[in-house]
Amino acid sequence: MSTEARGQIAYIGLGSNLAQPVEQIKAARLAIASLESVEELAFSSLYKSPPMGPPEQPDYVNAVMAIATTLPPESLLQCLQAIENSQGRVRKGIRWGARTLDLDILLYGEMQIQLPHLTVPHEGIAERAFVLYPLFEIAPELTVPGLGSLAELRDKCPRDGLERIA
Ligand code: ROI
Repeated sequence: MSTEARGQIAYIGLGSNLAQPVEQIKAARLAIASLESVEELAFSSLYKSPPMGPPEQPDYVNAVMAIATTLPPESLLQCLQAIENSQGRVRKGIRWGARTLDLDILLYGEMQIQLPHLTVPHEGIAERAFVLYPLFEIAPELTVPGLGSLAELRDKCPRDGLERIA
């Protein structure tokens, strides 16, 4: 992408707990960075965490990516869903069940968005250690629109078994 038109900074949450999660996350990172109109700015460490939701599923691997993009939020969401689908995501089964790949728009510039299929900042961000800790690693000065300082949100959120992996 050209440097004249870098657009907005957005943060994407990546998660997987099926079919070699580390490989899923790495492949998704490449696919996102290869999107036209997207430039990777930063990528957190990988983290392992026990499932939030039904406990009878494997641990998750999570990470957060910062991008600059000229894609509007809904177009970005469509691109992310296409990547989820191309990596074998199946959209059925139980709520909060295991998944090969989950890509969430956590933040999009300073925007607050409430649409039936898209809420930004991502709903539940303040309760999710597997989002707050990797996000803090790459953007410690961030303010989350409507919720305040990321550092404070992270300090108030227990790690819930979250571990950084090599
Ligand atoms: N739990 C963890 N630890 N990590 C996730 O990425 C994750 N994603 C989800 C649900 C099912 C809510 N639980 C998760 O969508």
